[in-house]
Amino acid sequence: MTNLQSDHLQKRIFSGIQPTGNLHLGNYLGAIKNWVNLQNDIYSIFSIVDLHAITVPQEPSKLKSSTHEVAAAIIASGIDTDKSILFNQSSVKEHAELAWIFNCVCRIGWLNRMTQFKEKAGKNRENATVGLYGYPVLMAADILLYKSTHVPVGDDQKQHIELARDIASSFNNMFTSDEEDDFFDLPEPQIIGEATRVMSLRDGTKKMSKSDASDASRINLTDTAEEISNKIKKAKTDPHPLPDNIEELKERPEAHNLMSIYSSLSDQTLEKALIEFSGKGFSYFKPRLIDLAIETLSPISREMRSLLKYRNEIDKILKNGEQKAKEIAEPVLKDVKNLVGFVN
Ligand code: AQP
Repeated sequence: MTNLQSDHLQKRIFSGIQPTGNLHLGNYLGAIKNWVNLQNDIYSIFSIVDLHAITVPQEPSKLKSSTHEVAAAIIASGIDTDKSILFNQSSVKEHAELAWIFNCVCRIGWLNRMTQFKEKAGKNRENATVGLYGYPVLMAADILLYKSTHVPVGDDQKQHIELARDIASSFNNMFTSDEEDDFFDLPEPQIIGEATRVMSLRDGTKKMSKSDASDASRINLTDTAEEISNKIKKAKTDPHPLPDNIEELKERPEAHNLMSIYSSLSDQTLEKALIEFSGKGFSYFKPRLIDLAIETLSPISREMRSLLKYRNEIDKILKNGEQKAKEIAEPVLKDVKNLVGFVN
């Protein structure tokens, strides 16, 4: 029995982030901030998922520097790499190998339901890469390679985790004889906080995203205080004062978005934040949001800049994470291959 099988019931977190450009407030509030809080209670594995990044074309030299920047952002936000594992996905080849096995478990019909593929491929579906289509299968491999039980992510990833559960369950049915021998636990999404889907500052119905052509649509973790202030000042709003109840707020996408960001940054519920601002206009609310955003993000971007002066040190941290990740991944993949019937 491997160590991992003996601690079958222990909780374990896996989550990843793509090195596809500047990280933004959505990545921070939807994912990284929660990772920082969870790492003290649950053994955590975090990955810079470069194999996912190349599902859309990337410029090679830019991919390298984005990988360093994302690692720096994660560490600067408070991930302790002595406590948690932080590594680069492509350095652990077992991710790709398990993804292939899962390709032979996952059904085309399941992938056809994935809304993120439909959004990202858009009208140009025939020209999208096979990798973009199979992205959720690789994500299932990322999670299950570490027998992870919990996956803290933003709301947009919920459907992919449901697919990972379907793949795990199907694998168990195909390769183990009864429920007690189930090889994989079904991973649970952890969608935490008041800002699980941060929206664009220019359009409250669109997700804040690294790939949005308008830089004004997002607050980057590298933005200066002045940039943060200008972006929030220019953020789209409506002419009404803030309401006193959530139902009304939800009907006003931009107001809902900015209030959700405020409540997440100030670690309070949306209800509580509304008490502070109900009846007030955006000219009262926005300066307070600006102060809070600068107060939270400036120390992170300062620390990021300082870490990025020593890229060799970041490489060492990633290499160390790679070793630790392999220690878990190798025996799991060996067991999977054995169950599938490979001679190895
Ligand atoms: N707007 C968001 N609100 C809340 N959470 C978000 N996340 C992303 N955008 C938001 C969460 O951040 C984690 C890492 O995301 P990712 O980098 O792997 O990819 P993504 O979801 O595709 O992010 P982007 O910014 O939209 O990237 P591009 O533009 O490159 O496609 C995940 O946990 C995600 O839920």
